[in-house]
Amino acid sequence: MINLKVQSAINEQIKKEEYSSRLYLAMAIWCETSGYPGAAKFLYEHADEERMHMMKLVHYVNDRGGNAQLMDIEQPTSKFESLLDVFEKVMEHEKYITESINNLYEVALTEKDYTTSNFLQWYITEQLEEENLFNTILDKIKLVGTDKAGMFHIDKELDGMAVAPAPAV
Ligand code: OFO
Repeated sequence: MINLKVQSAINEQIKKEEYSSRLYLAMAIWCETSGYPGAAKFLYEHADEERMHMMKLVHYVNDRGGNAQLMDIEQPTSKFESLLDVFEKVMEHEKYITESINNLYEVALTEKDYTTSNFLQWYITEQLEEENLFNTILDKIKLVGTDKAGMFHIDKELDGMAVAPAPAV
């Protein structure tokens, strides 16, 4: 049976991953309706990936004999200034998620739940990869500034970077 403090901390993380998915969905919609089809494809798939992050936690809690719980999630913003604004907000959000995963890991360690801390290693690595990926994208967007041809090229690149997420295990 999973430790109740750990379960409640994971349930909070489930909420955050669900919010991430919804936030990236809102961003994808903005991109699709603002002339960035490649960025939209990338963010739609990233929204699916966040759902996979959520589902992995849901299955983990239930498989450990616990009870995954859904919570109310707030409405993400749907207004963005530019593609740069979108990806700055993605980066800001991912940093918040990294901190949250680190805090969750700390709870598991404090409660001596080594199975959960082991399970969370996947999320720690994932956050590192995501922060690196978004940093690279942000650098490219900053480099082209307001150059329309450069933006067109970045959008094409984002189209090629979109990868369908692996199914949740
Ligand atoms: Fe973007 O990694 Fe989950 O939230």
